[in-house]
Amino acid sequence: MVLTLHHLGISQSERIVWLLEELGIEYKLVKYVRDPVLAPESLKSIPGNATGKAPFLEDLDAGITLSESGAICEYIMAKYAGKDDGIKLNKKFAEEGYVDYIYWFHWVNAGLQPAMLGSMFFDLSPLPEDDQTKAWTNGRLHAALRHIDERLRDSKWLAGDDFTAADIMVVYSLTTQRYYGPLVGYEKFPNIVRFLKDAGEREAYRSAMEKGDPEMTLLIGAEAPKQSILAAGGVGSDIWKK
Ligand SMILES: N[C@@H](CCC(=O)N[C@@H](CS)C(=O)NCC(=O)O)C(=O)O
Repeated sequence: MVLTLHHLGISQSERIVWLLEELGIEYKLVKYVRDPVLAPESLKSIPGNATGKAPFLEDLDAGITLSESGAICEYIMAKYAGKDDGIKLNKKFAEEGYVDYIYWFHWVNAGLQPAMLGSMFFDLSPLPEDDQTKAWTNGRLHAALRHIDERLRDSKWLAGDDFTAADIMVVYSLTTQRYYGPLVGYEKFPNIVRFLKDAGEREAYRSAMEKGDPEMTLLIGAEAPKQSILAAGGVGSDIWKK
């Protein structure tokens, strides 16, 4: 039996659809629509989905279910990637780019994504623009964006010349995440813009987005969205649609 990926529209689970498309692995995609922001009951109630969130993976032959996009990437790559000299999207210990690979792969959900979420929540709060905690939070976001922009000034992909799962992990946080906030543009970050263009031109990215979120306008450019899905009341609004 093939892997089953439970994918919530306009969410971090796009990372796993993309990974599977890059690796050319056969899989079953089960899609869910937000209700109207959080996960619907049908996703939360799948046996084994303790967090109720997406992505959620089932490898029924192996008796395994798994949450967390980073862990799911690692699992799929450990099981399938690079077998018989096939496509490999990670770096092994002592291989060139290994340290950069593990650093950026983990930094995404430990550094960038929390910084994006912090600013997302502050943008929704009624605090005045000159509030000190808001300024700290936005400072943290801009420091994170500067950090990745500087890395991408010197390197085509995050781990070096080779495209890896670290790039897949980062792209959601820089693109689709902005539909919820922060409404940040990348005009001051030319290397992020170049990176997103390169990522967005990958065939597997295009087919993943077409399969997972065919109605969504991709936020792969520098421009910030005008309004957040949260401010618009959820996915029933059409601000994210093509
Ligand atoms: N750290 C987790 C985050 C998972 C997560 O927050 N998923 C969101 C979609 S982006 C979700 O399922 N939200 C629905 C909800 O919270 O009810 C990962 O990387 O997979």
